[in-house]
Amino acid sequence: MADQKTDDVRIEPYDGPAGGWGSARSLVEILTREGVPITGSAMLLKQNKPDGYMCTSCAWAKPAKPLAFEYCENGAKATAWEQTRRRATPDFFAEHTVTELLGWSDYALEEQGRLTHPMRYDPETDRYRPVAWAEALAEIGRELKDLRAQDPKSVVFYASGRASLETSYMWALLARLYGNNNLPDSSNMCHEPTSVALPQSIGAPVGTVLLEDFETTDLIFFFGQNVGSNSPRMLHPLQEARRRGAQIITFNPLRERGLERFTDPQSPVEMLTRSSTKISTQYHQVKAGGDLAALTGLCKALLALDRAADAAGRPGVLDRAFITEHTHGFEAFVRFCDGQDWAALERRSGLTRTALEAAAGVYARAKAVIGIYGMGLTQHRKGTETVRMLVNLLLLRGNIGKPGAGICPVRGHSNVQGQRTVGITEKPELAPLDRLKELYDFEPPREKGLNTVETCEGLLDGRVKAFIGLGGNFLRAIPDTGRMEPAWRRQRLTVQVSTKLNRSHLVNGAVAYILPCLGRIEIDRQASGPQAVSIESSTAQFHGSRGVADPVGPHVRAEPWIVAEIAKATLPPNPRIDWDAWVADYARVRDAIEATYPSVFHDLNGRMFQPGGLLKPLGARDRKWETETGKANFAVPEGLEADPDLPARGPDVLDLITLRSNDQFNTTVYGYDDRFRGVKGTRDVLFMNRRDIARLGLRDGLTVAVATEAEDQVPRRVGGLRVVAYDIPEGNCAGYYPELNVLLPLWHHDEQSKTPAAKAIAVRVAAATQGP
Ligand SMILES: Nc1nc2c(c(=O)[nH]1)N[C@H]1C(S)=C(S)[C@@H](COP(=O)(O)OP(=O)(O)OC[C@H]3O[C@@H](n4cnc5c(=O)[nH]c(N)nc54)[C@H](O)[C@@H]3O)O[C@H]1N2
Ligand SMILES: Nc1nc2c(c(=O)[nH]1)N[C@H]1C(S)=C(S)[C@@H](COP(=O)(O)OP(=O)(O)OC[C@H]3O[C@@H](n4cnc5c(=O)[nH]c(N)nc54)[C@H](O)[C@@H]3O)O[C@H]1N2
Ligand SMILES: [Mo]
Repeated sequence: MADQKTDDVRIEPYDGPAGGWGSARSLVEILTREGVPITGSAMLLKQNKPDGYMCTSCAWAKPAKPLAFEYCENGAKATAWEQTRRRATPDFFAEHTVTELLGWSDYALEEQGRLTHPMRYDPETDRYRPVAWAEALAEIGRELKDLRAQDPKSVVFYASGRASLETSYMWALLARLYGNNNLPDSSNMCHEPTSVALPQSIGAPVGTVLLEDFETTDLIFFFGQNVGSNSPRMLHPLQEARRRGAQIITFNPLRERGLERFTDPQSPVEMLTRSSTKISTQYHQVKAGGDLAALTGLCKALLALDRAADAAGRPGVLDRAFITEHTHGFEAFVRFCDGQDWAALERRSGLTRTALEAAAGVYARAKAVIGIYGMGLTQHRKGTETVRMLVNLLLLRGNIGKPGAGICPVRGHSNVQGQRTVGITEKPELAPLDRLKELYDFEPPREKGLNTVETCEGLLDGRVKAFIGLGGNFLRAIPDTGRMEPAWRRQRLTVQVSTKLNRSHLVNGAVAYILPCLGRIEIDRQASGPQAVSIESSTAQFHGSRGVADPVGPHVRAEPWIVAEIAKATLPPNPRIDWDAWVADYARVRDAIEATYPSVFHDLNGRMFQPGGLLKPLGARDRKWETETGKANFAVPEGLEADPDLPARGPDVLDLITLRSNDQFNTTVYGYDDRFRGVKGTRDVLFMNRRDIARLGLRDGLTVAVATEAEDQVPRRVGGLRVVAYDIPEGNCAGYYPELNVLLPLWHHDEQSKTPAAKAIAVRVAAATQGP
């Protein structure tokens, strides 16, 4: 098996900055391995440019005036990974049974390269065999029609967050015409707490911050987002803000290098002088799940400063005018904060009152403040409440809806936010069903569909009989992978529209297909000529994107074509929908998008290529609150317990954080090095605090097994992990997703949004020989 995994495992602290020479070296390595020419690589020059393609890695904002190289180490890796010269051809599939491939690592599977032919699983030989498109689509259509006749709710249409606005719009329409709202997407495992919390708090489902706000902000809070690995292009505006004297206060259990120091790899001076910018001015190593308490402490300290100022006859630190005019629920929130005692806040957050007061002191003096957050806030049992608490903190000083300030969720997949905007949602109230009815003359399903966790429940209880995946690696990304794999096999039909081979293809239903598609970087030629597509960034700007590379091969098809063909093979003809005309010219799909959402997509065709993109209108940016109260709402959490699943726990139970290395994109493993955390040659590690290591009778370098602590009787265990002594709070440990997803119980999810609580899993650790 082709695997880069070696016995040459090295664990040693990394003292370089984020970016810098380490970044340049890592990039050259992957470009060489994937056979992408480095010199004269015209491709990378087109990344995130108004006339080029939008990066397939993260969703971070694309500036109107891009840098000469508007890409980062990991964005370039994503490009190399997609544009690899390697191919997973029918010959490859002929050589290996599916049972054999099930023993391969995530890395080895994707490293076979791009999928080149539609493939059908053949149970007799236990192999995937090539099949003609027409034959594949005819069978998929027949199967879907049968299932629809029995129960249209038994089929799930998953989307992973990368497909364009055009494809996504067609995908959501396909599901609704089919007869359900079963449109789970990766967002259900990711920023769903954002999609629930922000509408409640400020009446907008997305962040309010624009790139230009970084030019005038004087304080940035960073909660649970690893900028150096997961959105490195953001390091440039952060570096500039720091140079202007803006402060950055970080809350993160791990000391993440990108949040500490950055050397701009595009600056010859910084590279040659090996100089770097200090990113965080305060770094608070909050305990996993302790943010609710930490944020409450910040608010409590701010209220105390305000009262002290008042008593001394100085101007207060709260923005009273804003609170009175624009907010609701302030008094109840103050009562909540007053009711919390510092000892409990310190215990739950793992931070001292002094530290929280120091952060509140800086906040009290800052004029314009941005609150940035990622998975460290959302992937918790109280994820939604925690996001709302961060908004509370911003509201106290009027930091929403003014220049240099706002809330900034850092989205994951490059178009995950856009997929929601064009209708990929299981919540019928978020889709313009009446408008769809009017436009396409059908009765859209009104019943709530399945989100990711509910899809898993449906797989376990047999309600879900078919899974059609538009990208992604669902079976690897979800919780409880050990329980889900056997359930997944009981399906009648599994269809995966994909660029590369992954484990979700190998655990298949009775009838199983892999349909190979073009990536965004490739030239997509249709009847009217080469096509452009559009995407939405984290800052709610729509951008056009044009492929620049030759397609992978003659049998690979564009996503819109595949969606249209599945629709045509499955659904009765609808005189109002000409799928072929849409595929012939994607501008017609954009017309349909505009007709469906006229106020959001005004002149999308005309404006998607303008520098900086087309800005989505957002009331909260202008202090127009589209909430039930008509105001921005303070939220009072139910309590501060981060994990109501396990209120009483022994001292030997640790909270496990599952996270990404610097060498992966979600379930796509680029390699076995996590440079910033000093790990080389392996992903089988468990980062632990030295005191926990000693207390549990373990030692650095020892091989251990981890088992989930839960009241259900399900065994969840991962062995073969090497203990790495690390700077992480006592009581916490950390390791890599997706390998550790076996440990995450399906029911351990955010209460309100059902996002799996992947950042605090109660576990026990024991030396491997003893077994936990
Ligand atoms: N190169 C690369 N880029 C990516 C991705 C990738 O895998 N690779 N994935 C994309 C996707 S889909 C997403 S959603 C984003 C994910 O990007 P992030 O949101 O950065 O996700 P994670 O790497 O899971 O880690 C989150 C951070 O939260 C911290 N953390 C963990 N628990 C807590 C906690 O309880 N409190 C606080 N305050 N912090 C905590 C961790 O130490 C870590 O630094 O990145 C996107 N971009
Ligand atoms: N324990 C734990 N679990 C997690 C997380 C965590 O932090 N911890 N994070 C969660 C998060 S934030 C997310 S977003 C999910 C991610 O879940 P997914 O989005 O389902 O997973 P990915 O790994 O991004 O999917 C990778 C696959 O997508 C396919 N692909 C790539 N590009 C394209 C394309 O252009 N078109 C098509 N059709 N296919 C393509 C390739 O075949 C590749 O194998 O995982 C979640 N799971
Ligand atoms: Mo994500």
